[in-house]
Amino acid sequence: DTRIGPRIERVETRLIDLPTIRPHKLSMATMNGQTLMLVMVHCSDGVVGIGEATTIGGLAYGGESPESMKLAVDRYFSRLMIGQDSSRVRPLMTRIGRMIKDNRFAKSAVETALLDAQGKRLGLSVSELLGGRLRERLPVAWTLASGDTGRDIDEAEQMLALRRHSTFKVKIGLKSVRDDVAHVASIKRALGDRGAVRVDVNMAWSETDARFGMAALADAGCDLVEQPVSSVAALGRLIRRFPIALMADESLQGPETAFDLASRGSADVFAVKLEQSGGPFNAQRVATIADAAGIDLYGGTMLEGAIGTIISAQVFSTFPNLQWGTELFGPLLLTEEILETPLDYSDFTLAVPTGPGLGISLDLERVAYFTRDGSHQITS
Ligand code: MUC
Ligand code: MG
Repeated sequence: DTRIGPRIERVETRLIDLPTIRPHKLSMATMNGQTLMLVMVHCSDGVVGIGEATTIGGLAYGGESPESMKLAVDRYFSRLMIGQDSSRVRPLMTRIGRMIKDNRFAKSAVETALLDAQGKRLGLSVSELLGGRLRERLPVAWTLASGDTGRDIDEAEQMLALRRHSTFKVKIGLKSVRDDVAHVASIKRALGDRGAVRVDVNMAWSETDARFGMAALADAGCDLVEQPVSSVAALGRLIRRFPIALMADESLQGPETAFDLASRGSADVFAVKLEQSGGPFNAQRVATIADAAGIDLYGGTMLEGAIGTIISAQVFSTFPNLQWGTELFGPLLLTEEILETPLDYSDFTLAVPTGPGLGISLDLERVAYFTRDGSHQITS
């Protein structure tokens, strides 16, 4: 290939530490803050593409941490990228995929930055670059995870009053199954038909816990349970035994696992996450597998900041089906704004930005302020 496009000159990374609005209690970790690993790809035509990856509770969710992702990009990704044509995203990601195994979250950040750069260059939003969006706004669920029933109900009431969220995902799995079911039932009773209630167990249950728990949650009016157990075989035995949808999250780690879950009939719904999938292209492949298998789709989050949230929104907007909406609320869990113009969350939805690339601009002074180990100057 003799075509010469804008070359990658420099790959910059940084860790941004931001506090959460309250402790976020999941079965495997309590988060008091979130760390964003930012990637900035500087190209020879002056375009800078931006990407982001996060994890949940350091290494509590998977094999990558913000620090390990930064190291992987600095030491291994960048040398495969520098000097390459930045406008040819699929060939470059294929090159990276051949030379770097696993590291799905870091790959997602890099692919995001390349798509942002190419979109900025062509004047197209990433969703248009990917072939066109089917929707301008995405429904957004909120997660109740304060650990306290009264506080969760107050928070849900506040979200309903603000018209920001009417679907609530309750994080459970830390307490006994009976206590958790009572907690969820109280929330559903308080909200009634005004709010949909779902749960995420984050794999904390045994299969016997799940048999009791899923029956009781269905009776309480909960409409979906996310990853109650870790085993795919157990998911396959639990599915369709109770009038409650079963969603795969942790088990879903890209196209191969999507195919495996689909062929074993182990999920009603896939929680597609860009980072878990290994990036935007792979998230689209996961959605295609779901559609082919008759599995419903949900747009998941790794509690990303604005960049990771918006690449997810751009990609989810291209899905033909998105039956269960999304949970792209990550930036709302953080106390600090890092964009020049905040995202538009209103009418229970998030607007998918229309500008070139991701369609968002970082507030570079604030990004510099929250960068770990300080003293960084952002010049572009
Ligand atoms: C997960 O397991 O789904 C998504 C929302 C939230 O509060 O935590 C995440 C991770
Ligand atoms: Mg989950």
